[in-house]
Amino acid sequence: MQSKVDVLLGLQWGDEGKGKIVDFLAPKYNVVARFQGGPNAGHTLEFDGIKHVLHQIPSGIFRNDIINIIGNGVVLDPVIFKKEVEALDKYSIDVRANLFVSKKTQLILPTHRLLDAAYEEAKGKKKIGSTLKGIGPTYQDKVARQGLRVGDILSENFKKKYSKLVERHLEILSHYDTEYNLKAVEEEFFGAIEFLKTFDLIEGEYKINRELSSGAKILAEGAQGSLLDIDFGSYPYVTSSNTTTSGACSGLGVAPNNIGEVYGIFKAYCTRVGGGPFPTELFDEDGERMQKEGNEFGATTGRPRRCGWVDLPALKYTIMINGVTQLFMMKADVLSIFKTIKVCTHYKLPDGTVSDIFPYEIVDQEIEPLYKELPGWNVAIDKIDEFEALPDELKSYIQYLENELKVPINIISLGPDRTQTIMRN
Ligand code: 2SA
Ligand code: MG
Repeated sequence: MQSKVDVLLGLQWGDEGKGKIVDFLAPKYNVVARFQGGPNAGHTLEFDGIKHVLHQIPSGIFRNDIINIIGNGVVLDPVIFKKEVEALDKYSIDVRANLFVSKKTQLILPTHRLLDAAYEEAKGKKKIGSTLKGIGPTYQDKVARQGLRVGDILSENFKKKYSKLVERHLEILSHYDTEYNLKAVEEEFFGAIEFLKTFDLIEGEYKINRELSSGAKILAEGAQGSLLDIDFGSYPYVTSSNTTTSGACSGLGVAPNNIGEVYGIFKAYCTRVGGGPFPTELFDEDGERMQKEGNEFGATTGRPRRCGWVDLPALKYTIMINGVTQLFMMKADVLSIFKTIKVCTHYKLPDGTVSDIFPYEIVDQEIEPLYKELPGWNVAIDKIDEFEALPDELKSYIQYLENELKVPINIISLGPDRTQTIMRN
């Protein structure tokens, strides 16, 4: 019986709470697969009073009966990978038995990180706000058809291939004012390569399609958010991969007609970390309160996240691009501190045009968000465990969003723990 791949992804600028939801939904799935991004991601899971942050390993790893796959669309840093696996060794998880890495996954080299830093530095005031994990330069080499892939580490020629690419990188770096000591990091890198060799390195696309044919339920776990998509995000303030549904097809080897549900995750408000446009960003006390209440700091870099109200034109856009079939609303509890909730319904452009289209010139022009105000609930909701018991104002907020977005909101999250999750059907 042929099964489908369900896709779970963020509809904003990342940090929507994807890690928590993958972990929550995982018992329904046999396989969890990452299809893009790399150690720039920080997927936070909390259960039994412990907080875990995963960067490259899929969030199904905490369940012993789930197969986890790192797909070809990912860029993998072997050094960070080794540290992640070692951190998991504390818990009785058989990581090696449950984790597979596609041989077509691209490798992040130490020099990719150096290039990332050099390029960012050279941007002056126009910094992307990269996580400096080497993501952009690694995807650049992939597209330039000169990248190293995980499968290459099994070849006798690996060191030769490595040196050839590093030589090119050093040539580029010589044009920048960069200081580095490659020797020390290279030793660590090659140690991590040996470690990676002890894992099952596979033909990921065959594995996924075989699992599909045998009826396995597969969840594709997105990283970052749709507004950071290389094609559809707020370019050039984006990451270097397709974070949207099509990325799950190319990043795993899944045909489009084998995609099933598309779960779109969004925060009941909105955040962004790094540079770039953010029309509903708050610069006032409300923004500060949101940041504090929502503990909005980067899970990978610790950077404070910019905060603002929910943005309907942006959500309508990413729902369209992704073909979202179900919405999950996160961190509704954070909005409990407000007496009034605002929702951006339209943008006003400098020429006076009012529209709910996400504009091409999002980077180059001042966009004024137009808001609708809704009454807040202003009471604690983090211990509520059924939809009916939610305050009426929150139910109205949900209904309003559903009417506007035309997709049902099926999960409402009221806190970081697995248990603080309300399913509507
Ligand atoms: P990069 O490193 O080249 O992918 O950066 C390019 C832009 O993409 C943004 N980006 C992210 N935004 C939100 N969350 C991300 N993951 C971490 C987290 C980030 C952190 O979960 O908190 O810890 O700071 C993530 N990864 C990349 C980035 O800010 C740039 O704007
Ligand atoms: Mg995150």
